[in-house]
Amino acid sequence: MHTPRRLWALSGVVAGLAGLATSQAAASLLTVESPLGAAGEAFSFLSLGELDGRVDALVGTLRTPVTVLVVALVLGSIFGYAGRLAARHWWLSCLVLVPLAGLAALAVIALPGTNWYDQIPVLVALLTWLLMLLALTWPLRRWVRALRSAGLEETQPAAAPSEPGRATVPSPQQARSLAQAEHNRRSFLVRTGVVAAASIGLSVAASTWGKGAQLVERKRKLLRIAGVSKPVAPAEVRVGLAGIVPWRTRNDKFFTVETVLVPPSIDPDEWFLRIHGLVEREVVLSYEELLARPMSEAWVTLVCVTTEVGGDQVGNAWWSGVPLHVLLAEAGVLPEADAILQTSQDGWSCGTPLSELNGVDAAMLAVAMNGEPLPVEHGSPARSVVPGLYGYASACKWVVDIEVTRLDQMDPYWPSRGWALEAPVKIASRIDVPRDGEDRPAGLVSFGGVAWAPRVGIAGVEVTIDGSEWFHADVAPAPNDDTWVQWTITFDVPPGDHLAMVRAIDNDGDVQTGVETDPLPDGATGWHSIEFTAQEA
Ligand SMILES: Nc1nc2c(c(=O)[nH]1)N[C@H]1C(S)=C(S)[C@@H](COP(=O)(O)O)O[C@H]1N2
Ligand SMILES: [Mo]
Repeated sequence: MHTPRRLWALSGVVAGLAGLATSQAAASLLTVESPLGAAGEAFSFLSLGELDGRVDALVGTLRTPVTVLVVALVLGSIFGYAGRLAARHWWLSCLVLVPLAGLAALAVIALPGTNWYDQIPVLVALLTWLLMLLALTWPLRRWVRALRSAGLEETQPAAAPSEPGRATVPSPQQARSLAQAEHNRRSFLVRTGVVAAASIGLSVAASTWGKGAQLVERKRKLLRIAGVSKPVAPAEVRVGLAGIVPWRTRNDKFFTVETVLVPPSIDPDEWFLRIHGLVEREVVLSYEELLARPMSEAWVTLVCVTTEVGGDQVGNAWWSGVPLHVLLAEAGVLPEADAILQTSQDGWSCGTPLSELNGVDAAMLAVAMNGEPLPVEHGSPARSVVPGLYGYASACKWVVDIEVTRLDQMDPYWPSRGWALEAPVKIASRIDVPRDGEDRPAGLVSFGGVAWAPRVGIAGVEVTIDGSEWFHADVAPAPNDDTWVQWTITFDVPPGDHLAMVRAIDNDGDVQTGVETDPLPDGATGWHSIEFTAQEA
């Protein structure tokens, strides 16, 4: 029998490895700061006092074999010590591991632009350390106990039954303990091996997926774009009824649609936009060159063509960017052109008529959304936004190529799969309050929701209840015709089941049609209705 004493240290080290691996994986998956990377940066900052090129410093620092060795030795002894402490009580290891996690958290905070969610990998590391330490020291503890009850102190050299002149016939009780010890010894070794191998595998995988995306995300957060202002929605856009979707959609609440599983992470320093085709001169723009152009800003409601009647693939944001017509004028559009074919880094494409861009400053190559550098999932570093057209026909994310061409000569991604080539957003309205199927006390019930008719604007919203005539709702003013509006109306409702329906009227006087059609091929039509029950008071 081996003496397991230094195996406590081993279990500490292996649990430590596991925590580093899961935290790296969490950081990669969430594209947030990795605690180890942050610690490396804090270390290089403290030791070198280096402020410039800090992003590169991190990678450089970790790459040198000496640093790797030093970090491995320091962390290894800390984890080993935690394992030794766990020999007495597993929770004693917290005395080492919790402060270690605290230091990592501080290193993450010290990085510019970090948020609370950048601490998730730190928490993941701490939890993994404690759980793995528990899982590994469990069989170890039982092994030691079994050896003790067999009368073999773990400090003694292994008993040697074959030693001459020493008859060691174990008692049945001792034999049972020895068998138990053997069982736990194996289970400890197996667990340790599995955890160590899995940790190494996981951290190798995590570092390959994550590194590029993490650096891009860090750069993105550090971007300060001149001419981008914070979104300040006019107070009067809200009707003040709880339950209606917020007038401004926060970036993290904004719907996303893309054909790729993982959005491309594009380093702004490596992004270029090429404008070519039916132009007088080809233009290639870097991100920096794009930002040197005068910035335009606008509220624009973005709608996905797949939105069903009453659906929620709609969002309203404050966009900042360079008008597409400005960029196209630099290239000099030839008279025979009538459209652009936009292509993204990931190979997706959409076709947009020039008539929707000419003279429209809100039809832009956006670099910021709600005052923040464009989030990766919304097209960082640049995406187009065109008021009045469904996203699939205009709102190219991660756009890298604009070909000036003709509608009859293009075959963009969704139109080649059955969707219409030209796709103006259809007028639509939605009831957010009450929810479909909700119970309300009978009496005064306030209804509310949103309506949109980008480019034209909403003139009015009407509601009918249980087949009544159409009543005018109060419509809150919008800052322009390209955004949705909120509306509200109150009815005195008797007890029982009810059906309410909404329709909108645009500034051209056109009334939203009640004819129901599917989203395919160019957007759904029909009136949104909800059923609710008014309860006897
Ligand atoms: N590169 C790329 N851009 C794209 C798409 C896509 O699949 N790939 N989807 C489009 C569609 S269908 C819509 S509705 C909008 C959605 O933009 P959002 O994800 O920022 O809300 O992006 C458009 N731009
Ligand atoms: Mo869409």
